Amino acid sequence: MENIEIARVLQDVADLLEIKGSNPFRIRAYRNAAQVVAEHGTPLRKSVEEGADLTELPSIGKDMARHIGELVTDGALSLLAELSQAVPLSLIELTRLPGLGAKRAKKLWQELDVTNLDELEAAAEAGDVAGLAGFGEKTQEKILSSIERYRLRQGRMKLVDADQYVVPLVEYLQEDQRVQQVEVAGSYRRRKETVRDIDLLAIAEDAEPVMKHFASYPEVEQVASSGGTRSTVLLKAGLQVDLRVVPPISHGAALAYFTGSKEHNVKLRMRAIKRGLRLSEYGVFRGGEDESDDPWEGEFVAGGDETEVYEALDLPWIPPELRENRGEIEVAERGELPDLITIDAIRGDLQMHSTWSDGKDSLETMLEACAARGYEYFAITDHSKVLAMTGGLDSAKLREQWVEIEEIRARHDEIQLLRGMEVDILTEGELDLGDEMLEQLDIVLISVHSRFDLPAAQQTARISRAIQHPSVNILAHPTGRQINRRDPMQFDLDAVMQCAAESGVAVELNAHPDRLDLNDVQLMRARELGCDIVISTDAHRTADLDLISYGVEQARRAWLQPTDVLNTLPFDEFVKRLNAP
Ligand code: DGT
Ligand code: CA
Ligand code: ZN
Repeated sequence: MENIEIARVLQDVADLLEIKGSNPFRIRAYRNAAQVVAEHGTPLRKSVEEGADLTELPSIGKDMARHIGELVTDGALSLLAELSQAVPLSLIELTRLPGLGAKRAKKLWQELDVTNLDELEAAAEAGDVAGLAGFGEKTQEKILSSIERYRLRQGRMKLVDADQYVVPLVEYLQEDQRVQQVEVAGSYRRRKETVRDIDLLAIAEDAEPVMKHFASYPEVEQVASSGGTRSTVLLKAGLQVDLRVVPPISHGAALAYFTGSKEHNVKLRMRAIKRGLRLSEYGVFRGGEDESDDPWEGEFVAGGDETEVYEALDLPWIPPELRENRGEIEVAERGELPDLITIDAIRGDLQMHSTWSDGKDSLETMLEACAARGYEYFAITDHSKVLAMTGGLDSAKLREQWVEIEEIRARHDEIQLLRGMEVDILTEGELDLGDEMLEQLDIVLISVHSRFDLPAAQQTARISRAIQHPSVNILAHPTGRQINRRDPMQFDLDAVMQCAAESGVAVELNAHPDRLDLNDVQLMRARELGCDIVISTDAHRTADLDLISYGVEQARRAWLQPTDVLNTLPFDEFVKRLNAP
């Protein structure tokens, strides 16, 4: 069992306890433990196997350590089974709907006997939900549309979660001596923000033993289908994995085919036909019937290497992130593929938190971690006071932080520390910090953390007003969405980005894999509108600085080049550009 599954079970326990009305401290203990487990860098199952003492971890007491041990060894938690006698497990799903939570789920259950999504949908359609105290017509409508969206995205896993399963699985497959190479294709290779399943290729002469090895992977829950060169399994985590075994001569062709996207492939195939060629997952062939039963018919032109496959179609190799049929083939044909941004081009991270607000590491520790990554500069941007639960800073506290910043600057000349803040945008578009303080900051980020549900016109006006404040530099996580969890705010993003472009305010690509906000399509639009773009991690601990890779990958999907991203500039130029009107 991987850490995120353990964390999910602990979250489930917390949800059930909350619905049951247990002691808030007990509920909190499970939530805290779930967070620690989810963010723990190494698999806890290994620690358990090695007999490590889990109580040395923060928020993990004796009971919690016992639960984790039980989960790792038995794959289930007896406490959860016990709790489910009192509260139906299916209620947990309700608490995951945006705007519901445990309190409301409890009310729906107790007053309307609703225990799952289907029953909730029926009750809302019958108009019964609106009648409950504290719900009303509007909430009822919202519930119906949330259920619909929830169903639509069901079954798509966040890329960061998929990474947790894919990396060990690939390692396992590579242990087999008969496997020459393992490749991950599909949307995972294109680095899409969510994936429906994982498409693996194993390069090997003989498929059968590889299939057997695959099926005996300990994390496999069920082999859904198994043929000569292809099998599909379901992992215990609920992720579906397809494996195809491909001979070396078809390595490149199969990789291109299964990387997709489907739309990109269709274009490539048409291109092949125009050249009197046939493109398939086996290779590029000249002659032979297009609909032939024999995939090897005709003269073999290319297939072992992906670049050669593209060359056979008179194209340069196209980076997987671009293969969405958004004009990449046409641009490649003209030899004008963008010089996509890479992680090495990033010279500084512009959003992170420290122990001054809700970060887990001290300011100086964050500095050392940024310097160790080779950054030239970084910004400390703790929360402002309205976010009381994050320990947001008021002016007095911020002044205290500045004293510490001066001391730290005096001790470190290896990196430039920008004095910043992530200032909340209040309901009417005012900022949660006085002008006199704003003026003294090196960098001002603004973001919405409340009233996500304002009417669109009001939301647009609110954000635009905040952007026009003369001290503001960056609009952080502009849409507020959290993947699979919170929908983007309803507002006119185009108008807001236009306003940002005119006000010399950059828009952020928040690299956190739960957010990736702006997304690829929105970033393309931002560039079109002339917005400056920055990529930041929103790190809350040093380990989060690594999440920059997810941001860079999404930026690549948006065709961004280093010149499109402000924090690829050397420090002096960066500061000049940041402060340019
Ligand atoms: P996903 O799984 O929804 O996140 O997205 P993909 O792109 O991984 O889609 P998937 O798993 O259905 O298929 C993997 C790749 O295989 C896809 O990107 C292109 C290729 N492929 C699958 N079916 C077809 C097809 O009918 N025609 C063509 N040309 N390619 C296909
Ligand atoms: Ca796929
Ligand atoms: Zn934040």
